[in-house]
Amino acid sequence: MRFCFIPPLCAIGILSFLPQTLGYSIHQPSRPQHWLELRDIEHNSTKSGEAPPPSLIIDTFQDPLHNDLGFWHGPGEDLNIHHEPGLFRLFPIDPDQNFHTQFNNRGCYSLLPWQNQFLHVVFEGTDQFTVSLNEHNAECSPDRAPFPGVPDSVQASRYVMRTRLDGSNGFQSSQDRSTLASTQHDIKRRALRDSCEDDEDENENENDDDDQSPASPTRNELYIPLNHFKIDQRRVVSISFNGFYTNETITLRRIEIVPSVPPPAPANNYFGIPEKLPSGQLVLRCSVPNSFAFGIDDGQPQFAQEVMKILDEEDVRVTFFVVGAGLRDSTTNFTRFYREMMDKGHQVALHSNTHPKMEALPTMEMIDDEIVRTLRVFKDRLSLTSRYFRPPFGTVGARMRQQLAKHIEHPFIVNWSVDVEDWLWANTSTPEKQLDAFHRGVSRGGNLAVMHFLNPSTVQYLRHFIRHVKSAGFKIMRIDQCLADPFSPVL
Ligand SMILES: *[C@@H]1O[C@H](CO)[C@@H](O)[C@H](O)[C@H]1NC(C)=O
Ligand SMILES: *[C@@H]1O[C@H](CO)[C@@H](O)[C@H](O)[C@H]1NC(C)=O
Ligand SMILES: *[C@@H]1O[C@H](CO)[C@@H](O)[C@H](O)[C@H]1NC(C)=O
Ligand SMILES: *[C@@H]1O[C@H](CO)[C@@H](O)[C@H](O)[C@H]1NC(C)=O
Ligand SMILES: CC(=O)N[C@H]1CO[C@H](CO)[C@@H](O)[C@@H]1O
Ligand SMILES: [Zn+2]
Repeated sequence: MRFCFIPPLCAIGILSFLPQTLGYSIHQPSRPQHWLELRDIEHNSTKSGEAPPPSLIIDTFQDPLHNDLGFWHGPGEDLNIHHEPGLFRLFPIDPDQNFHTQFNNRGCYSLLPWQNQFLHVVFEGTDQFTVSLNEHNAECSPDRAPFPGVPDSVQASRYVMRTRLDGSNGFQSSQDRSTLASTQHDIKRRALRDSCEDDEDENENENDDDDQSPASPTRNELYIPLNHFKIDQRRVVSISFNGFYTNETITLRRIEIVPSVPPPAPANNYFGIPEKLPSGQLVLRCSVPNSFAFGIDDGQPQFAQEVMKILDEEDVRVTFFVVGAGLRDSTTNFTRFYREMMDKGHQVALHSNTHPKMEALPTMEMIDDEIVRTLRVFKDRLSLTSRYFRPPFGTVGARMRQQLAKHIEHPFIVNWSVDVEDWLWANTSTPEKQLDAFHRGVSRGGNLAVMHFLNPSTVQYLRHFIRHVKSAGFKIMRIDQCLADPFSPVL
């Protein structure tokens, strides 16, 4: 199951600011039904000297299991779906849920022939979700970690073109546009749409404006320039929809790449492509050759000194991701502990203020609040500014990435490629499965780990994890060092 709940730890008062840590949810990399191999087609879209086709139809949802390219499409993280020929209806309840449609499952797919074109999605229902273009891993292999690789993501609501279908207005010429586009109404609308601060209320108002007569039928489409996705577009694996922050349904009808966008017109409220907003850089792996890093999150004060002792004895430096509220709570002793860890050369980095799934928060203000408060407590208690952030629960979405980039210059959002799965096994009769999980991640090529010090068994295995990685020839370092950050301490 995706949601593993470990209630007994909740009783420990010291952790009451972190209740959700114990309901840790995670993507298991080996779940086979995500990436069913359905056909053995070798696509080669990079043939030089050939003009790219004017458009690429990716998915019209004719088949429940595969898209128009012949590859798998379907849900992840227990997302409820309903298929009819021509549509997929999604019933999300959590931002970690996702729907993928794949370009390829065995290798990488190049979108370079379409690099100046637009991702076009026809859908119905809420626009409160994230659209991701997912890079494959370096080996283009689903058996290597991480899989999938790094996505870049945009906020769907910024890219929605709503076209009235009541026949009154078709698309109009660009002359019409230039005379009409300067109305106050339009300027206000554009300002709202382009602002990264537009919160739900504003969005709703905007929608209400659009539907002056509620029954007026509209066609909802996304037009997203492919170059708004800052990934290596020579090795794409899938498009996905995730980061749901309402429980409203979404009906997907068509996904394709098209050469142009309809011109602004009254019927589409003068739709124009918004600016690409800066987005935090997502990291799943260390980039320095032969490096390995431990990112250690949260923790129980009672295990802190033991963790310090093991790291001292093994003489390795790690990165701690620390929740702001825990620093503020003097009964945890965390301020003194992390100050000492910083003195010893460890990296201390951000993990939100109160540990929510940030992308699930209904408003931008609430996301900002988590970021601003944790930055403040880091400055007050640790005299520290950090550009490194680990999202609670690994929950990543476009709004969270954008808001981080608003408050922190060039933030790193640090997920992982090795998961100790302490959230799953630490409090079971088979805690040694944490060792299996660690070994599996390392053997698949993962080199950036996630673990916590919430449980005695995990703390007990830490020394083994370190020695395993050392004996495999890796050099253990902080995450900023393993990413060759020029501001990190010299090794
Ligand atoms: C794909 O196209 C490239 C460039 O033309 C070519 O070198 C390569 O052999 C092709 N691969 C396949 C599998 O067709
Ligand atoms: C969505 O549904 C889930 C499960 O029923 C619930 O826990 C969650 O609070 C709901 N979210 C919203 C935004 O309504
Ligand atoms: C608090 O942390 C400091 C720094 O690690 C340590 O020296 C001290 O013993 C700790 N105090 C308690 C009560 O654990
Ligand atoms: C980050 O990690 C979480 C937990 O494993 C996973 O669900 C999520 O897909 C990851 N995000 C990315 C962008 O890799
Ligand atoms: C350390 C810890 O939390 N142990 C708990 C693991 O789960 C069992 C069964 O729920 C509890 O009895 C333990 O206290
Ligand atoms: Zn955490």
